[in-house]
Amino acid sequence: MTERTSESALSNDYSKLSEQARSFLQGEKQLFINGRWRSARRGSTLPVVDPTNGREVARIADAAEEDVDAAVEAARHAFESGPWPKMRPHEREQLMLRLADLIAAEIQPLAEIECVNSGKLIGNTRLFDAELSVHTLRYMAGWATKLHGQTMDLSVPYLPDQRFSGFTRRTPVGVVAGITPWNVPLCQAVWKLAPVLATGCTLVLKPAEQTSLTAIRLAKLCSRVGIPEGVVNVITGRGSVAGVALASHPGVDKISFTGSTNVGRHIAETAAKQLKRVSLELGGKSPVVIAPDADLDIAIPGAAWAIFGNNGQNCCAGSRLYVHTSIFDRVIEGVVKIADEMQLGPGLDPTSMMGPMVSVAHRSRVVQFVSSAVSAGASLLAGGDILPGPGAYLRPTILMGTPSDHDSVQQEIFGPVLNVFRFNDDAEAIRLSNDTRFGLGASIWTSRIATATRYLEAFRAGTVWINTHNILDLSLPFGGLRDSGIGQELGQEGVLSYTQLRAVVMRQ
Ligand code: TAP
Repeated sequence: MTERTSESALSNDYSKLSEQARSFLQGEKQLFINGRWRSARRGSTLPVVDPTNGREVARIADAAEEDVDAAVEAARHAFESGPWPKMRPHEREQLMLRLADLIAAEIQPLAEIECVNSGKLIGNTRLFDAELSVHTLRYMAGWATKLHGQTMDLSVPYLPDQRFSGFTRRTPVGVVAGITPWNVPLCQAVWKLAPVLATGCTLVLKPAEQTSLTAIRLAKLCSRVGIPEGVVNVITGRGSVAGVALASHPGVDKISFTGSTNVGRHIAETAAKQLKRVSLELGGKSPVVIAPDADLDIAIPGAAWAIFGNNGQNCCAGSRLYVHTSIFDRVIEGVVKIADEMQLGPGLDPTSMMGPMVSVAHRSRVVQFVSSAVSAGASLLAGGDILPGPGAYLRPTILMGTPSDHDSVQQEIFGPVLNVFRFNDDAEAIRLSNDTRFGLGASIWTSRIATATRYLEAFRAGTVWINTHNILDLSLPFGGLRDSGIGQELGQEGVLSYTQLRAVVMRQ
């Protein structure tokens, strides 16, 4: 492999952009409130940077408290009056399907915008941002007509002369604050939007400051399909200002947050004070365990992509690899080879295998974990070095011999950094896997059902994978335990979490 080092080879080539993506990037980006576009009241804006070259590619509005007030007021009004609460479930379903069709018609420009904004590979933004958003909307559209309660014969033993029947109803929780991170920007926004529309709630969405562009584009598409004004509002800006104002706003009924554990904790405190509903999809430190009987032809690339997929910026990345001592050398040699051969480059170039981190600031944080691990006695089996130039590139990195209590083993790094360890028996692998405050995902690679069963029962994780890692599906609820969060997204549980169960008693 010839490593690319020149600034131009590592930078996105904008001549490859479609006309739609280019004109969107050049156009003005405003807040979307009550079906209308407007600048932040104070007029301030923030830069949007391409992480392959550090260049400003757009500016977004920097919302403050008064903008958040206006957005929440619009969402509250749309929830309580106007056409939205009167719409029948199948009408909401039709709107969602139309929105899915509009996104499907814009897969390429959306994937390109996301690629330039986030540094991710174009194949990745096409599949996991644009196309998965279409699938999410179509899946959730089906739920709009399938939300129902139950009926029951009531006993009421203290009134023996009277008969009662009862039933439950599922009603929308109300105004939802959706706050999303930068690693899968469009898809995370749609994971908030789709259950909101299916259940009849309204939304104020606050995307991550670094990657707000596709959420703005999404708002444009919502207005084109005829979703009533105020149902979807998009506020861009800083988490410390707009995010705080939104989460603490008394007009918000539920906060649906995806992001880091630290911010999640603040949000949980805010929600607790106001007794708001909250769901928290937070960070992870997911273990990958390779048993001695695993099929190494799938386990070796599986372990490599568990950590290096999405540039390592993945909440359920397999960042701790535990390999049985009898196969340790072979597995590690294979994973190191994959890391060494990975071609770094800009996302718009289809030959790139890994792009830059989302920003130089984030890369500095990741590099700090690596140098601290090396100071604590770890050896670098691969990577550890950054590429020269203004891009936020870091070579895929593998550490061995890091003490188990070191920050790089215990904290979420959110970058392409893998710690590897050997184990002697299942009890030791299970103990090491569960030695974490997180509990998002865990995988076991084995050809024995008994081994798989033992681990799936023992892992403390919201999702367990057997002979695979990082696989999510719309029908499967996704969420974490402990520091990885509260509640689930997707599946039946995900959509029901946007509803309020109410009871009715009827005297016969
Ligand atoms: P955070 O720094 O936590 O930011 C997430 C969102 O919260 C951003 O929109 C951010 O705005 C906003 N925010 C920041 N401080 C806030 C506050 N005090 N009050 C309200 N909102 C605030 O996370 P990130 O760095 O963007 O994303 C990476 C994290 O997301 C990782 O921990 C990753 O594991 C997690 N993640 C989890 C999942 C699931 S499903 N479990 C999926 C993807 C990512 P600004 O961008 O403007 O700061």
